[in-house]
Amino acid sequence: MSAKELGTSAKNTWCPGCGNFAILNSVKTVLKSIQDDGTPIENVVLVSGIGCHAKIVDYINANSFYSIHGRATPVAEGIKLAGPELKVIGFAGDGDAYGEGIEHLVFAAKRNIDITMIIHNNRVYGLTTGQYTPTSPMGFMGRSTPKGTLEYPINPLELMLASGATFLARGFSHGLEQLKEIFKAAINHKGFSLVDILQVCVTFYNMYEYYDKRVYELKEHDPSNYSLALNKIREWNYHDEAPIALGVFYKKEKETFDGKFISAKKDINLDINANIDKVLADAS
Ligand SMILES: Cc1ncc(C[n+]2csc(CCOP(=O)(O)OP(=O)(O)O)c2C)c(N)n1
Ligand code: SF4
Ligand SMILES: [Mg+2]
Repeated sequence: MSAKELGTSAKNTWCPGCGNFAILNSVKTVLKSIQDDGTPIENVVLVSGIGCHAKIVDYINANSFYSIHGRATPVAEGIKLAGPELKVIGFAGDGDAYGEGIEHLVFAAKRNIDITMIIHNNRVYGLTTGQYTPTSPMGFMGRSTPKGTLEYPINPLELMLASGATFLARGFSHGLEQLKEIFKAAINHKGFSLVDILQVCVTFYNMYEYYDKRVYELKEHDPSNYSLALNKIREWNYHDEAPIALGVFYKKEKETFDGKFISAKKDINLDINANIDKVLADAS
């Protein structure tokens, strides 16, 4: 299926200029390239949460599951366990993934399940018209905090690294080529991968100028080194005026939960069969 055929007839309702368009276009290109590499589109499942970002699954002609706010991660995990051959890609917002669904992300990272989570981090609740999220900076003035928030943001990549994620990267909705590279690497990674995207919401929190001045591409960084990754991830805390690195911070090969789950399931089935044989033999 070509990138064009991966589109749908659903009317796109994102605001003109929204950073979600860059994510959509990059994902479609990467899905095309993954098919060229031998994965049929039938083996790809997209999962979304609830928010502006979530509409992405309406605009891609592939198997998808529109889940509920905060629950894209466990739904993606369930699909992976039921169909280990599938490539499962979850899309979630910052409110969605880093607020209501944060515990799911922590445990998915901890168990290193082989799914990819793409976080459209616009640092605001877009769909519900502009409330603050866990990554909004201190003092953010939104619909629910007209005088400014009184708390500092979390650094989601630091939390994910500490939780056990084995692939961590940051992209920006002004960097199409880099987004494609990062997405492909994340989807091909065997283990829990998370891409935090600075996805600009032009309507409720337009950060293009701010980011354009500060972002730079990670070069000569060794992503296999945990301490270096941690230092780079801590360089910008989603609040201060530091430079903002884009690229792959961390990548590690490690046994996956789904791999262990399949082996455990086989053993259990064997035990059950052995027990049934014994019961039948005893009864005869
Ligand atoms: C369980 C549940 N809680 C809250 C909501 C209300 N709600 C819908 S979208 C949304 C915020 C979306 O923000 P975010 O996840 O950052 O996505 P964005 O719209 O910015 O892409 C909220 C709070 C809901 N639909 N379901
Ligand atoms: S409200 Fe913001 S995130 Fe939602 S479609 Fe518009 S620009 Fe995009
Ligand atoms: Mg958001």
